[in-house]
Amino acid sequence: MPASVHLVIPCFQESGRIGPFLAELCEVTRELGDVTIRIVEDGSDDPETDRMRAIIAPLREKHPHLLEPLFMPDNLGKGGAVYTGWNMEKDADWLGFVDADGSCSATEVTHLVGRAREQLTPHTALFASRLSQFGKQVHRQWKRRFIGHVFGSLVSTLLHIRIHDSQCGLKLVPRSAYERIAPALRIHGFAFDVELLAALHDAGVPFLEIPIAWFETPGGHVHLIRDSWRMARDVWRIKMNQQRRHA
Ligand SMILES: Nc1nc2c(ncn2[C@@H]2O[C@H](COP(=O)(O)OP(=O)(O)OP(=O)(O)O)[C@@H](O)[C@H]2O)c(=O)[nH]1
Ligand SMILES: [Mg+2]
Repeated sequence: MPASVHLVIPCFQESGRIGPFLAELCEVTRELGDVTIRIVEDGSDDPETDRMRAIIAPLREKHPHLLEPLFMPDNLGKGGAVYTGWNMEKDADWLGFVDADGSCSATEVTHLVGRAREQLTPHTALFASRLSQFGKQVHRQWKRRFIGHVFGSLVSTLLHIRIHDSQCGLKLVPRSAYERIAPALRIHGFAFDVELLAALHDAGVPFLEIPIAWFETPGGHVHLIRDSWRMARDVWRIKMNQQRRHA
């Protein structure tokens, strides 16, 4: 039996972008088997919720592994949505998330699931990375690429964890490792994956950065100045929490 994988797709106002990606993801993961997917919609308004239901319902008829979506009453942030989805899943060997906009293709998701299944028992977290290595093409706006480099350096310098791209929208974590660190996780915004990384690192869980192809889909929600500032502040909070734990 292959290891089972549960993927959360965190969504906020994504009905305009998710359709083709979700359809393809359902197809390719059905062929893989033992993958479940849950959309966690993070407090969008009623018309948006209706549009998402209209996209998801026909796909669920064909693909039972696309689970009942979760519509949250309030906006918790990307991390809050991912963790809410993960906490609902009690069985899967692997917990993961993938961005809704299709910047990372369904094929890349299947490759990462394949890499996870090479592990006899899940022990190493897999962080997809926009590294432009091994022939993987990465198309991003230069501004986002630049801020990403600065942010990666900040994470490496402050937290002493060498990582190139902590923010890529595709990650898989062994469920047993997540359950150990979950009580310490506090950050629910866009920097949640930095805290996840730091907590895994502190718990002695290894991680690997896996280069993937990335074709940025226009219409992103991350506001370069406002959100970069919030994320930098969150990295500082993560460092302070880490120091408190080690004191
Ligand atoms: N749950 C939740 N998810 C969000 C929120 N904002 C964005 N997301 C999701 O986070 C993922 C990434 O957001 P994007 O809007 O694609 O971010 P971006 O500006 O394109 O940035 P990159 O994709 O990293 O280049 C998508 O799946 C979004 O739906 C939010 O407030 N709550
Ligand atoms: Mg995006």
